[in-house]
Amino acid sequence: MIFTAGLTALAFASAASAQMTIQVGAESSSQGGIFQYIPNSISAPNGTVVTFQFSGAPGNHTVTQSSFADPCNPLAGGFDSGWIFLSAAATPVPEWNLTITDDTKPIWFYCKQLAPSPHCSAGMVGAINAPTTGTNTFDAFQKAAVAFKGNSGQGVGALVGVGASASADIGPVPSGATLYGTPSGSAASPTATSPSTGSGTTSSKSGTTTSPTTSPTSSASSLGASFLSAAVAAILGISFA
Ligand SMILES: *[C@@H]1O[C@H](CO)[C@@H](O)[C@H](O)[C@H]1NC(C)=O
Ligand SMILES: *[C@@H]1O[C@H](CO)[C@@H](O)[C@H](O)[C@H]1NC(C)=O
Ligand SMILES: *[C@@H]1O[C@H](CO)[C@@H](O)[C@H](O)[C@H]1NC(C)=O
Ligand SMILES: [Cu+2]
Repeated sequence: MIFTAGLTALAFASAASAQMTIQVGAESSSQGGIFQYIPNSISAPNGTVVTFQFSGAPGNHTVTQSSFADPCNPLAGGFDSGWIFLSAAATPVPEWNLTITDDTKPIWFYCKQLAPSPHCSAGMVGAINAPTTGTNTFDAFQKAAVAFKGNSGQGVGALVGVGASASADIGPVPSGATLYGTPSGSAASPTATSPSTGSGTTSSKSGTTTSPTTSPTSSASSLGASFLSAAVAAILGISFA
């Protein structure tokens, strides 16, 4: 009896602390290119911590909750990591931990970056607990994303989403990385919330450790064109203000 209870508790504890990893973005030389999550579809029970590792560099991506019906627009009440820009592979790798709170329904997400062209329509979408059969499979979701015309939605979600939630922004933010539009508002305050369409006015927080008062302007210039050739910047849609 006690033995059984102990085993049950142990099984529950190990299930609750399960951890899975999804890479956000990739190198241009990677199979499948820059605009992808790896893996892009996983199965994760309640309590699983899905660690999104922003290791695709250079890059500027998000993890933003959407829906099967509307793959490239934010879900009302959905989660959102905000953007993190990496000029080059960063150490330590910035991460965002999303805990699964309801494994009974699929969780769909996309990257809302628009530059140089919408990443969502390039197929940068992912799913957690998607059905493997029937009409609402991950493949069907990704096909709908690729067929989506126009700019994907730029609305800023929250840390807590539908069926999954995070408790902290992407972190750490090492030198060479910059956060934009993080949902908790711990980055520079999200006042004047015009849904940014990449005009470069988004508030930001950079990983520069030498200057705690870094303004968006100085961080933009510190990430200046010397870091990246114009050609690479154009490929990735990196805008230098
Ligand atoms: C996971 O959590 C949801 C929401 O509380 C609940 O409805 C569901 O039954 C849970 N799943 C399992 C396998 O217990
Ligand atoms: C994410 O979770 C891992 C494993 O529990 C932990 O080591 C890491 O510090 C967390 N990262 C963030 C940004 O919360
Ligand atoms: C990253 O993307 C955000 C949102 O589009 C944009 O405001 C920011 O300027 C970009 N950062 C860089 C360095 O391109
Ligand atoms: Cu992206």
